[in-house]
Order: sequence, then C-alpha cells, then structure tokens
Amino acid sequence: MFKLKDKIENHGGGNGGGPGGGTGGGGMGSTACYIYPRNTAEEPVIVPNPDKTFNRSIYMNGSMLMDDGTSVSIWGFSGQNLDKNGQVISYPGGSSGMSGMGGMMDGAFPSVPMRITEGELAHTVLNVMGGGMMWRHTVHHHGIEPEYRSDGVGHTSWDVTGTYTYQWRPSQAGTYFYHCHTNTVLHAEMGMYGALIVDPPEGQGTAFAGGPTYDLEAIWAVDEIDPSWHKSPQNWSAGTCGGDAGLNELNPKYFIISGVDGNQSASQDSSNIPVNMTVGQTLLIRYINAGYLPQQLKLGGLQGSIIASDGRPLPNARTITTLDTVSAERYDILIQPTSADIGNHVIEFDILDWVTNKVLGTAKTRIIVSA
Ligand SMILES: [Cu+2]
Repeated sequence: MFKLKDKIENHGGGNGGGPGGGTGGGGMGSTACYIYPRNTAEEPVIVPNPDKTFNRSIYMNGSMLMDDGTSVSIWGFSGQNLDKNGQVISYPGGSSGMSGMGGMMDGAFPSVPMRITEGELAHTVLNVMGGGMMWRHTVHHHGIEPEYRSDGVGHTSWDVTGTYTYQWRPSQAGTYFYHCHTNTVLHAEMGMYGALIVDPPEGQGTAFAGGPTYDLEAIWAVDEIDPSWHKSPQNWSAGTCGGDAGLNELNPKYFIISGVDGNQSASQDSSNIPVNMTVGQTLLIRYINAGYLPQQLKLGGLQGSIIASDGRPLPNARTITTLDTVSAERYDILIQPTSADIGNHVIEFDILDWVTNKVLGTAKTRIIVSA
C-alpha cells in the first residue's frame, strides 16, 4: 500500500486538498488529489536512436459532431510519428476517421495511430504543456507490457508534467491501443486513446509472424459516449478529491466507430469507416472495444475468422458470425467473402448494459462486397 498522504498534491495553493475534504470542482488546473507526482530519480535510461518516435502532445479543446447535430467535447493526443532518421511517417488509410475535430494542432479523434514493427525500439515522447495549466496525463501502451517506468500507469509510476519519454519494444505483432492513464475513468471517456498496431517482420499485410496475409485493413475502435461526462470545460482532475463528479453513472447516448457516429455517419462512404472490397480479397478487421460496456459484433451475414486476440495469435482460428467482447479487448478478424456474399452487409456493434445485457444502442457501418 502506498501512503495516501505522499500522493496528494495541491496545485492551486488554495486548500489542503485532503482525500476527505476536497471537492473535485474548480477550473482546469485547480486542486487535484490522487495524482501521482513524478519521480525523476527513478526515470529510465533512454537509449538513443530509436527505430520509431511517437511525439504526442495533448489537446483538451476538441469536439465531435454527432448525427443529431450535437457537438461533444473531446480530448486526445496529437502529434507525429517519426522513423529512425527523424522523418515523418505518413499514416496510410483513414482508420482514425478524423471527423469534426475542432482541436488545436493536428488533433484527431481517435488520436493519431502508432505503428511499429515487432522487435523495434520505440520512444513515445509525451509533451504535457497545457498552455500554462497544471494538467497531468500519461501514455499507457495497452498490452505492450514495458517495465513500470515506461508503462504510463499513474499509480504504479507517476503522472507526467512537462515532457517525458516512454521507452518500449513490442515483442508480438497484433492490435493494441494506447490511452491516458491519469484520472483514467474520465480521461479515457473524454477520448484520450488511439490505435497501436504492431506489424510482424514481414511488414504490413501480414497479421503476425508466419500468419495469414490481408489486402485491406479496417481499424474499428467502438466506443459509447455519455455527453454529460463531456462538460466543456471539464476539469481534468474531476472526482479525484472525493467530490461527486458524476463518474459513477454512465448513460451513453452516442455509439461511435473510430470517432464517427454509428447512428448514420459511420455507414456513409464519406466517413472512411465502411469497407469496399471484392471477392478474392481478404480484409483484416482490427476491432478494439474502446468503451466501458460489453459489446456484441454482428457481421451482417458475413462469416469472419478470428485469428488473434489482445495481440496474441489463437492456436486455431475460429469462425464467427457474431462476437461478444468486453472493455479494452481487441480481436483480429479476417473476412474472405465469396461470390455468395456479393452485396451490402450492415455491420452492427450492439452496446449492452453491463448488468442487464439490454441493448443501449448500436453503432453501424458496412462492408460492401462486389464481384
Ligand atoms: Cu489524460
């Protein structure tokens, strides 16, 4: 057990911010509790010249336009991916579905994907500069399992101020994601996540070392949004001091796929979410349950083959037409349509109440198969 008192900080200089006495209210940069101070004495030795560098800064003034015309406040990471020579890597494809972003810099929702090859050394350089605000954030590379100082979990290392370099080397190709792990319940809901894809030595187009190949790729991060959590401005430390910030009640109204409203927009070709493919092609769906609630995927009459889960290949692929998932799970699903599948397939993600299994809403997109 850590000593709670050691972990309490008071940025505002106003009150003591004790665990029983704080309010959790106030503007950005005010009193925060349950925030874990950085320990520079423990920071890892950084090996120079990484194979990939992921520069990430923070935006907390983004927005997403829903199909009903409502604009919802979004936070996330922006930045660029660099190769070993420091050259910017442009990310092919529209996997992140960058819709409706009003964020500063190149803020996208979901955040800019990270992509790396198995065995490479990576640096994620997090720059937490909130225009003078005393924000704290981290980057947690979910499923990668680096040592604790690079794991980006606030309560097992620290929350970041200023600039911090996470160092990691993925050992297993597959589908991952990264997210903020400071005041996690709120920050993840606000949108602070993005895809993290690890390719095998064979490169893009092969699922894992010695594994199946694919022609097309869809990265679908499916999430539910309760707009009452997305206050603008929302306090980054809301709820940390014990006040009631409403984070114990999730009543989602919107059901989204990779930052696009799944009510209508995610089914429209303009969104980059639907897939157009031909018989003979192979599609790899990289499906991320990026919400808090259970989800059920329905493949709209297509058959899929699950080849990997949570960044690990399955011993044997499993054929599915539906799939039940829970929070933070990832599944790699191959779709290989035959001539009998020619047509328009509505892909549905039902989002379920975690107690009653009642369907709260459905995010929809399409796979269109032609001859
Ligand atoms: Cu954060």
